[in-house]
Amino acid sequence: MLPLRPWESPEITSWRRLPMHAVDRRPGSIGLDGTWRFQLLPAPDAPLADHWSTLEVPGVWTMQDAGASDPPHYTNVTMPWPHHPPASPAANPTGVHERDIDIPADWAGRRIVLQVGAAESVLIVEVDGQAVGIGKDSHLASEFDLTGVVRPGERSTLRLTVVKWSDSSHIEDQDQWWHGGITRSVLLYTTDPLHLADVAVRAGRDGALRVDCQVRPAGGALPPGWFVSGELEGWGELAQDTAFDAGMRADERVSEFLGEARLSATVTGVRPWSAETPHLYRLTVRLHRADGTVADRSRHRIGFRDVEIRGRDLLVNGERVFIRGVNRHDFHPLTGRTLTVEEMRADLATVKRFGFNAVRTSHYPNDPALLDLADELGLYVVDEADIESHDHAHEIADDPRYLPAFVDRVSRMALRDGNHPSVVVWSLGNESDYGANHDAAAGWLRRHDPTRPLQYEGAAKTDWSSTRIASDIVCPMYASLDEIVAHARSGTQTKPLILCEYSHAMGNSNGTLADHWAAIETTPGLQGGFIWELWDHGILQRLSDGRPAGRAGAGAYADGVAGEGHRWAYGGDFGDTPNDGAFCADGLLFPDRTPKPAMYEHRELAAPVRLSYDGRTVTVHNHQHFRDLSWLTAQWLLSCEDGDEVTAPAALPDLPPGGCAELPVPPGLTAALPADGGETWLTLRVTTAGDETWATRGTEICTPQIRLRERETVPFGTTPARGRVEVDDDGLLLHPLLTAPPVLNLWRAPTDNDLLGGAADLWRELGLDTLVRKPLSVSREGATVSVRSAYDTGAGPVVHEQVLNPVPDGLLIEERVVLPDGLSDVARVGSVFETVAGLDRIEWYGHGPWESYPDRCSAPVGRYGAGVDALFTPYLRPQESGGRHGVRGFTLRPADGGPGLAIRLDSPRQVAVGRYRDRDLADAAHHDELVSRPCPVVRIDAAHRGLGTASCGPDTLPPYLVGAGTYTWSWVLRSL
Ligand code: IPT
Repeated sequence: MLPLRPWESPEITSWRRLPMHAVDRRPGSIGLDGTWRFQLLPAPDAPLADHWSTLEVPGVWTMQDAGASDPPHYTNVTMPWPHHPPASPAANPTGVHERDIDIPADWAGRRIVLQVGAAESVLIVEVDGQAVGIGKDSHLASEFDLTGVVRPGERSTLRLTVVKWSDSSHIEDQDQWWHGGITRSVLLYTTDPLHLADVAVRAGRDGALRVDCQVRPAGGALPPGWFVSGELEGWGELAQDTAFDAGMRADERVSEFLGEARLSATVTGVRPWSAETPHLYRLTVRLHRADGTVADRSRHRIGFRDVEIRGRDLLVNGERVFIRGVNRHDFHPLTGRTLTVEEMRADLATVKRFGFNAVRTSHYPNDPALLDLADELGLYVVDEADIESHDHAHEIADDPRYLPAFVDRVSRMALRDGNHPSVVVWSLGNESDYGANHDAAAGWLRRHDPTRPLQYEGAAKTDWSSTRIASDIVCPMYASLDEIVAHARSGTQTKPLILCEYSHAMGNSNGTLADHWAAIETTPGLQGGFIWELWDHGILQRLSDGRPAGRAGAGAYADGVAGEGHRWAYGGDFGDTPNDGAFCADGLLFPDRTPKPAMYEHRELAAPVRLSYDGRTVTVHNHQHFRDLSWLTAQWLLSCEDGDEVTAPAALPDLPPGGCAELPVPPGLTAALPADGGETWLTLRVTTAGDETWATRGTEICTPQIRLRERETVPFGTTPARGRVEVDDDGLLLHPLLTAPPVLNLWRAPTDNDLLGGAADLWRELGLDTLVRKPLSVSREGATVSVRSAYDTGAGPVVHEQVLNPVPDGLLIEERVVLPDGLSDVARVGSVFETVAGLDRIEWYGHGPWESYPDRCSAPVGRYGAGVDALFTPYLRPQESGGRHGVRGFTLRPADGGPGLAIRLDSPRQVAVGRYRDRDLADAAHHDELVSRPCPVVRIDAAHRGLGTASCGPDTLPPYLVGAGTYTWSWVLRSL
């Protein structure tokens, strides 16, 4: 073991680590991934035992059986131990990873380098017992020169000791699971002693290309006769920049010293890179010996594009692009943090398919493959440095002991990622207050890379008009809509406003996303934001022994649900204390990558194709910045309340980005419309015309919709019919199809937003979760039965009236309730009842097919059908789920189509049919605790509270609140 205790010294960011660079050394390398010998020590200075177990590398020990004594631990802001920076606890799990490495004999005379993709949080490297180096910075690679340490043709023992807790943990206090171990691949590579140490590319949309090459160990000039060449596929050789050479000779390199050789070209006819048009070019840089032979080679895929800020707009290739972003961690439910390239590709394809064009690598540089994929698939990236000192932010931001770490982390990120066209903005980190250490890092970055803006939320936190240097963008988190609009209209805005986090996706959430985008798209100065976040960080846990399932759990889940014998674990489920519970389950995707309904909402809001209708003409709009519509194809879909759905092909016009044109509706389509068909909607189902890199041909992109004909209000119950309404002595409806009669419902199983935003507490205090019905009166007049009942609440009694009447097509139920002033914010006002068992299939006319709520209802209106089970969305912590908004009517029948019931509603209403009572959901912490009820539970709401995002950020907007006043609703129940 080393004499120093590097885990206690923030000043030591590394020891004998090689500088970061952008040369991809994976090709031709020797991979060291696989099964390693492993020991988990209780502390870094504890002695090694005789016994070794094994561990898969890359892979954190916290997720593998060899690390059973140190399971995953989730905290958000709070550090898991009380020590102040830079101290860490004496009990400090330390993983010793060991394996043999065979060095090829033909590596003799060459330089040999070890690359460890990522290790958290301190990496100590030894070979054959000899200290080689130290690395910190858990989400970037560390490289060490093994030349002279290992012997070509011989076997050596490589030992990687990873210390879990350190001074670095205090600046890696991100809101995610704490793990320990090696999270990215380990490899060995070789180069000529004189090699390409770095290659820095700048490529503008005008075709100007500059490539700066650093050769080591050279020292400012190449040896006599050696030279560097560059070749751009499809274009040819790049020229040596002779002015640069001359400058080098004159030793005038006072600024912008980026290497020993500069190549340049002005590439004509270049096709610029953008997220919509991710054109890439292959660049090969070669280092030649004096005899012309190639000593080293570096391959790049580059994109020509410009990023700049003009006024308060962020421009890509001169265009003010909307940033439809999402925050992404490196997360996997089976491995914790390690992902394969195929998994990352599939993830980013999903992101693209749902209309996102940007990713923030919250809160550290993500796996390098992610940026290759972002270049290729087309995503703008805000690349964020691995700095989050959240719990001790104020202490650290100005602490000179942490100054080297700040500059090290920011500079290493920029050195690794600077050649990626996808990276459009650098971020100095997250939630770390603001101090001199940030300005130091910003200073380095501005000098090193003048081509990209940088952002740091903390630098402009309180004063968005501030001129502080560490942020070119105002990038607040969870600001209210009013605040951002007010800033954009204030006349004091000097920088682009792009929310670094907004619309917290915890549980059933992302309410008011449509309101946000309506404001962003119409308010100059607002340019978008990044939804928090992509994943629910649920770890697949075996119920038998409470351990993470690990890679063996592959396939033990489906459609977002953990399968038999498993559950999705969140904070506390591994006995981890302190913890922040389900706050890590706040993503748009379930842990297994199944999209939540909010993904579809986003897709519609990001639609590249939009429709408008002025009562006569339908106009189609191209909402893209760089692409025409030729990659899309479309189909009309006409649906009316009382008729069949009709389709017809649609011919999308040749429209430039930003353009619009009339889109004629085929006369045959509207001719099919029944004259008395009721409300009518015209939907354009837009799909991909061919294969995209992120979607196969025929993938649905969006479904813009216009209403062609309004609903005529047909009053219910004007014609009395024969028949008798049966009620019991208390006035409860007796109906052969119902197992529980309709009663008043003012509550919902609290969503995470309801819980963390405080609404759920209020409802409990008012007793809305435990309403008890007291019959007041039952009267009969002819065929009409009138029932009055009362429910006591903390705000006084609530009187509920039901008038029941036989009508020609069934039973009409008219309901009325008056909420007193004290009930100013309730979950819902409506009826709840249960049907006979076996009515397992629903068909409805309303928003769909996916789940929708009053403030998250961009789903198109139409006629939809599904199994009752499939309506439910398995949010990690069970809660209100499965609602459908604006339902005009529905039927429930057995899956095989036998007899059932139909319900017609007076107006479009919020409806939820499911297998659980609200109380069942509210009382369960995980899905394995829920028992599905055979009799479907049906809720029809006169009003339903919006979802908002109050678990972290603004609640829903006032129009979506449900408060005091009179509510009436009526519905007809009919047997089928
Ligand atoms: C913000 C964090 O940046 C992010 O990591 C995550 O914790 C998110 O909130 C909530 O899920 S910080 C919060 C204190 C606003």
